[in-house]
Amino acid sequence: MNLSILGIPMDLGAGRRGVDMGPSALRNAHLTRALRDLGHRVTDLGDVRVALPETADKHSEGGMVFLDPILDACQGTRDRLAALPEGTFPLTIGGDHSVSMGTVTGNALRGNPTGARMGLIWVDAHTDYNTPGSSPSGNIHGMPVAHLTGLGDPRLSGLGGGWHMRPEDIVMIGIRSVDPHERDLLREAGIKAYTMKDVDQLGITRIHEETLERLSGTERLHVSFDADALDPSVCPGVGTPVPGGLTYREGHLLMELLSESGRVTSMDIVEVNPILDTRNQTAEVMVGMAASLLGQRIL
Ligand code: 4U7
Ligand code: MN
Ligand code: MN
Ligand code: MN
Repeated sequence: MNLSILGIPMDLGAGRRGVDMGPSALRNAHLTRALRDLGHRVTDLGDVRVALPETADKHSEGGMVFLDPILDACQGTRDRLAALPEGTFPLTIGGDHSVSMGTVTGNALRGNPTGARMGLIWVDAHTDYNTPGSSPSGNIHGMPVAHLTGLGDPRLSGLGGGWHMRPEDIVMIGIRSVDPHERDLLREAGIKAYTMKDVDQLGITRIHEETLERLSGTERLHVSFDADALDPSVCPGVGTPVPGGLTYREGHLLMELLSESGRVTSMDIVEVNPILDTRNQTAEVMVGMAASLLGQRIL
């Protein structure tokens, strides 16, 4: 496969500094080499331009911190991805999770000005379904999915140029932290979310089957993998750790099954925070997750 790596070194959407160094940490963990070893043609497109928090306009407007520079970075990401050749598989590396407003729209708009029907698998401890009105923090990394479905601030929800995610085409896996008002919004939207209780009870195999069945009508499939979905013992380098996460094997199994399905067309790796990490362990684990999604097998 032709793989294109694109970095978005942004931490403006997160409450703590450091995930802007995620792309460096992932490259240092030999991301390109791991994917070339699987037989892929890999092109690293470098990084999208992102403003520094020191020089950017922080002023919190309508319940959103750093709105303008985040919007700029998401537009840059979207335009870069939308312009890629249609056969390529984009692997986008963040960056805080607000980058996914740019990655999902860019991947939906590639070769299709009105936007393809996209399935979205959101692997995360959090549902990231806050709006500026419901968010307890004002941090935009807690709001990307709500904006992708058309809720929230029109500048962010307008990134698709009229295209939006259909809530029924979204499946979340690994969930264990949801804010009170966010829960109501998720229910209203009818988004399917597998909590950690569901992972314990049903197992990844069943969840994978149900997920692909649910998303069978979609033309493209994007996996957005927040490192905090995995247990903090596996991925300590994350800004918002929540105990009781996916094990190392549950993460790999999900990626292996999705790989075998042959349906995934793009992926994000986000929220890797090298400042909080131990010897780049989190980046190394996440490179392994990408490799499993892109064809690595044990035998
Ligand atoms: B991440 C939070 F309040 N819900 O909105 C918020 F708990 O991309 C956390 O999943 C969001 O890491 C976490 O600020 C965003 C909080
Ligand atoms: Mn997230
Ligand atoms: Mn998260
Ligand atoms: Mn986080």
